[in-house]
Amino acid sequence: MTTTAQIGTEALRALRIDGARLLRRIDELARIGADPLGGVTRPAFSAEDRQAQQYVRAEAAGAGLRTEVDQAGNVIIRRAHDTVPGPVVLMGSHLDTVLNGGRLDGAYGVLAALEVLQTVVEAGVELVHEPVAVAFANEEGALFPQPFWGSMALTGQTDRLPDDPRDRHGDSLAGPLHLAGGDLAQLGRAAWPPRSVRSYLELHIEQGPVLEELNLPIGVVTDIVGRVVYDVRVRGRAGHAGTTPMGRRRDAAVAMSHVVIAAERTATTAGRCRVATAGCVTVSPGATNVIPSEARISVEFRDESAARIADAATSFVAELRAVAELTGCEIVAEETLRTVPVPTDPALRDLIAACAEDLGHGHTRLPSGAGHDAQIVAEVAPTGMIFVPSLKGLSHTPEEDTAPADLVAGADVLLQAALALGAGDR
Ligand code: HGY
Ligand code: MN
Ligand code: MN
Repeated sequence: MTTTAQIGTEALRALRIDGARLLRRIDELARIGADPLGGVTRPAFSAEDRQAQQYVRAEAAGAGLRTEVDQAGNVIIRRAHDTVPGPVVLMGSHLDTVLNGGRLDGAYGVLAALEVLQTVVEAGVELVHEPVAVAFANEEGALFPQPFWGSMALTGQTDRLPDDPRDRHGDSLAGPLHLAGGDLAQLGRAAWPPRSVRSYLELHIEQGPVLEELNLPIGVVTDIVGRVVYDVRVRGRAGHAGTTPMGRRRDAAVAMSHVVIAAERTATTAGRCRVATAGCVTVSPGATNVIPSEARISVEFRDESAARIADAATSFVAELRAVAELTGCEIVAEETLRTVPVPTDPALRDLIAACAEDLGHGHTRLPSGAGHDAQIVAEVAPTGMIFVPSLKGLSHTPEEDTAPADLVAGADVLLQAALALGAGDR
């Protein structure tokens, strides 16, 4: 095996990923969980998610790499032989998707990390800090509403996870996690010792319009928004739709509507935070001629400022009391997630920008309006994020797409940043 010193800086800087191989894998992976609406539905710990995990493990094994699944269901990919001891350069993202989502969110970052690792091994480069690739489990929380599950477990933040995680129907995670190779009872063992990670790099689609509008292929992420999520349950009273006078109703659907508008107004009229979304809404019993007795609404607020998130949350909860008063319904809001806004590492921002420059790719610095595993890993290691443009700024929809040349450009920037960090230059 040749060492970094033998290869020399020029040869390292001339190294590129195999773009065709990366694009092929993106297309192949997108077929797993392809849904009738044209998108990809691969919620964490579903059969489709397990198939995606198996696909990535098979591609890694075919490249002569070693893979394992930890107790949280994270897939970890390393060189075949024992790596250099000491902190590693970790690269990755997630394989799970939202319902009817796109083919690139998360998957691109995992496959690019695999591609970088394979390129480094094929070039015979020995580094001071080993590159390791990871597919974090359940970043989205689409089925089991515990987003960032895998990255929280790997970074030893299981105190932020529920002891008895269940999906929206109340079914335990234990079984599906076991099927995915994990072990709920041993979740704590997924945690890596402190200082195991020299740096973490995540390559991701921007999922917004900025890079496309600026016609730039590379984004250097400066910070990642924080988020607070509520599970709001409304209890009214069922009744006959024809015989119950309007003044004697406790209509859970009416209360739900007020809740959704209160959330939206928190961001718009009140301007307390950047965005507010009520993404998951159910009403029961769901019969035309029955006054709804129950409703359940997910509400989330996001902002670059933790103080504004807290202010939005406080005012929203106060609004719920007024809605309960107005509609006679009982309303309970449970906070299920709170992440703080996280800055990326300044030195890694400069490194990513320098790599993009060296590769001749235009770049700019920008915040992320989306949440990422990177904001969880940033609690324990210097973290950097690289964005590539999203066509029409769309994501979390079947139309999610990025130009192939930009996908390859992003992976080359990831390669060069990982090599520089791996060589101990930075
Ligand atoms: O919701 C998000 O920001 C991310 O896609 N999980
Ligand atoms: Mn997403
Ligand atoms: Mn993502």
